[in-house]
Amino acid sequence: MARLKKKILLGACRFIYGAARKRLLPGGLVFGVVGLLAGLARAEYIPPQTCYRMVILDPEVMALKVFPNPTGGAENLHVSAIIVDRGEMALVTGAELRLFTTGNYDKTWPMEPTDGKFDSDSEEVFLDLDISGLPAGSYYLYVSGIDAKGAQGYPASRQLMVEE
Ligand SMILES: [Ca+2]
Repeated sequence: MARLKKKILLGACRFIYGAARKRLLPGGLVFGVVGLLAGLARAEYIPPQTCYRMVILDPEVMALKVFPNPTGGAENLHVSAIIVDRGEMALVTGAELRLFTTGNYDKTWPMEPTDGKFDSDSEEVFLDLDISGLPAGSYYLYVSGIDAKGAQGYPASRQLMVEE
């Protein structure tokens, strides 16, 4: 009896689906009815299966702060971030700050650990940069972390507006 009920309901689903494909019924109604029928048929819900799990192992940049931005004529720029490394033997060994324009300006500096030593899987880093000589304009600022495996992580970025 239950089997017959299921057969009838599935048949109804197919019919409605066919009608929807031929655009004889509005989509919203069809979804509603099909959902109801599927529920009635006690269709077993199978959760979507993923074939792999994504794990970020390269050092990640968090809480990137750039101050002041826009610079408003300031001579120094303070940049800070937290670099987090994951996986086995996770260890942050460095961080880099890159500043460039779509023109020809492109420079990279090493950043410093706030506690004085790169010796952990999570390091707060900073750099105080003299920007008094920078021409006014829009710059791209990138910060990336480096780990003990030599991997450089995907950078976090900000647009920096340098004002005279
Ligand atoms: Ca440290």
